Amino acid sequence: MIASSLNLNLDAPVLIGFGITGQAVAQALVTRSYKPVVIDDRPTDAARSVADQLSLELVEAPSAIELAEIVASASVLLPSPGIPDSHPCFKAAADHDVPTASEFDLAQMWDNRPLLTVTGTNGKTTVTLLVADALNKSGIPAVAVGNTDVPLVAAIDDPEIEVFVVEASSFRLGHSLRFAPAVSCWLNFAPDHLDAHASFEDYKSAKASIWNHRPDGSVAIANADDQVVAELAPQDSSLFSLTDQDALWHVDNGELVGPEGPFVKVAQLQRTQPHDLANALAAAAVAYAGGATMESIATVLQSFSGFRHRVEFVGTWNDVAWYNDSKATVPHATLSAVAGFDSVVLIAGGRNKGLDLSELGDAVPPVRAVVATGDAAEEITQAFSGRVPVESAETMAAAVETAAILSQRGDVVVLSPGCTSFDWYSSYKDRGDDFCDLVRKRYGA
Ligand code: UMA
Repeated sequence: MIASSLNLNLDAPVLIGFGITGQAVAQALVTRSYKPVVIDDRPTDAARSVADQLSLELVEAPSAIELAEIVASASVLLPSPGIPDSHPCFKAAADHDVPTASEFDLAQMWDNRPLLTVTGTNGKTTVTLLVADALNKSGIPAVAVGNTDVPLVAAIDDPEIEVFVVEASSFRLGHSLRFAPAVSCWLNFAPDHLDAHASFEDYKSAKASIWNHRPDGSVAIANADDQVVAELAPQDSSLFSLTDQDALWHVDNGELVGPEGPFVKVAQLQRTQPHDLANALAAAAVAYAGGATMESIATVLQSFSGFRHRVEFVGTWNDVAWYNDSKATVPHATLSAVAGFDSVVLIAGGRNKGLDLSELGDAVPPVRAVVATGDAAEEITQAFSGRVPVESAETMAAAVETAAILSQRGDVVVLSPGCTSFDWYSSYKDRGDDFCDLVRKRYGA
């Protein structure tokens, strides 16, 4: 067991953001007899009533002066993951030497059960859930937490759990003071979240901090095929690779291979795009380091047919297969999604997170026609202009119709936006659901 040596002063905690994480942190503090001040710039009615129930003061949209005063008298600042680096609370904390910490830090102060942690620009949720499944199948009670629906600080209330599998976003890592997981895996790196992080370098160092405080006996797992990850990986990392057969976890002769030899044939997997195989190797490596058996790992990987909104198969009509990849909110995810297909009509666009969308042009081939949507339609059009035909669509219904007209027998149509959904929807899930409904409706399914 690994206990954190971090000893935060929780006499006067200040929470910024009162969404899922903020409320879980507040509940955890109140349960332990601490009384935080809670700040939210745009609280919902639900948030107000949770503050009421916990008898906490909720300061709504404070002015810069009020905010600075509150933060100046805090013993620790606990920001929600989505608070951008530019939020004035961080400067106020720095000006008054108030430490900033995350829900991960709190959980590690209060609980010493092992944490297996997964970060990366893409694939985090998939790998986290596969690892939790493999551990449970091996008889080790485990739960997927962190950037999933359940914050770690809430999950530790369950005494039955032996291992927490933590999905760690750059936000949560970046706000952590001393996060020290027993197993830490970094899947891949590409530009993302430049609307929230101050710079590309800040985003990179937030991710890399997964390895900053490794406790003795911990295991680091790294993707040898990703240049950034490989460069920053600790010397003693267990590597996984699709191309390097010297990596501890690799693919050889159509089989996934680990330290105990081959454990599953690629042909036995239901998802075999390059990123699916990389995720499978990573999940196997993390689960194995957490004590799962190779047999359980193989069973879980073989039965995995994918998650909703991640290259999700919708159906085939007129010899054209349709896929919903609404979760792809950065170009890197879109490039990975189309890489496994031969001939693609791509529906892309939405709201750009401050990223360079021109790299989407690298998706040609296999992309052979594009439907550009949403706020970023013009940038998407520019990325593909002169390379393949591009049509614009003003609604998702129009995008589906245009893609159907552009498609030919043998094509796949993929909604893989490379952008967030917030121009037209409240989440990538709503966007994906709407897309699936419209496609099925068009074909009377
Ligand atoms: N707020 C402010 N000021 C600001 C910004 C936000 O007061 O400048 C307030 C909002 O009014 C709101 C609260 O902060 O009340 C929202 O906090 P949050 O954005 O941190 O969201 P949570 O509800 O705590 O949800 C977070 C994760 N959100 C982010 O990382 C941005 C959820 O991941 C996660 O499911 C949840 O914790 C539970 O663990 C969402 C996500 O999109 C799904 N994550 C990104 C991703 O997966 O790529 C990182």
